[in-house]
Amino acid sequence: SISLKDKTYVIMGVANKRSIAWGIARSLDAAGANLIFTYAGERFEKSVRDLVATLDGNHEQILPCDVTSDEDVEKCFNTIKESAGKIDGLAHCIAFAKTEELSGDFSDTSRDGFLLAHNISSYSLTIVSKYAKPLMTEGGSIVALTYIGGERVMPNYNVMGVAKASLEMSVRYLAADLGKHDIRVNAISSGPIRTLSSKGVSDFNSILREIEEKAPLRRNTTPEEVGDTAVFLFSNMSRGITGEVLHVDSGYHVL
Ligand code: 0WD
Repeated sequence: SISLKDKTYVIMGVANKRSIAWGIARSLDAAGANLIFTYAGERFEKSVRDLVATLDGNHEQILPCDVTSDEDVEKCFNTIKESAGKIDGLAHCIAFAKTEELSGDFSDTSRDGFLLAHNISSYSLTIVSKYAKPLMTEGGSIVALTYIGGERVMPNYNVMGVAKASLEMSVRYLAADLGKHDIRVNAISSGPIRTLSSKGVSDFNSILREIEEKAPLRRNTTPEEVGDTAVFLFSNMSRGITGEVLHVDSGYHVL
């Protein structure tokens, strides 16, 4: 197994124990990494602190970071710089769209809803990369989470699919930009997983059922599978990979 001992990673987007970010946290913790957590708002602070206390490692830094605020992001990474000095990577596990935009006709998407989804789910990767970059003094690896709805039309995913397409292209531009600093930028395209966010997608259960019936591996993706792939992308084993979207989806994308 891969060891990430003495490496430090920032994990953004743990909301509760079902969060994909939490699957990544458990895999990184098992690999011996030091972890720093950021959460969106006070609403999540207690649950994140309680969860982090259950990990093997002693990960003390748990910070608020609302990615819609430039000041919040700057402040958060300044705090990390003061305490940790350098970091080796970052997991971006953040997305949001209004529930009413995740069902019905795509042509009914509002301007506000469109901009909000793109602001939180896509632009955030760029601003976070900007402030994380100076902390990755020995190179680094940035991992974002995406979904096949950013490549193809999926039922009810609507504006979030358009935001994921924008996120995936941001991964490529960021990879081209940050490669000269030995910072790699990749995305994991996860199969559907039942979480707080996916609850917002109308008729999510039939999407899960379709994967079980049709995906090459005939089963749904687990947060552990995504977490273990993240460990690979954070480790030296993946040193030749950047600007890539890696599907961890039981092979559903080949259909
Ligand atoms: O089926 C799924 N669940 C899939 C999810 C399949 C493929 C990809 N993904 C993606 C999501 O689009 C997202 O990018 O995985 C990522 C994580 O999503 P999740 O684990 O499904 O959902 P959830 O547990 O609700 O986490 C989303 C996070 C929350 O955590 P925190 O603790 O940070 O609040 O995104 C957060 C949300 O609150 N978030 C924000 N974080 C910072 N600033 C903001 C914000 N303004 N808004 C939402």
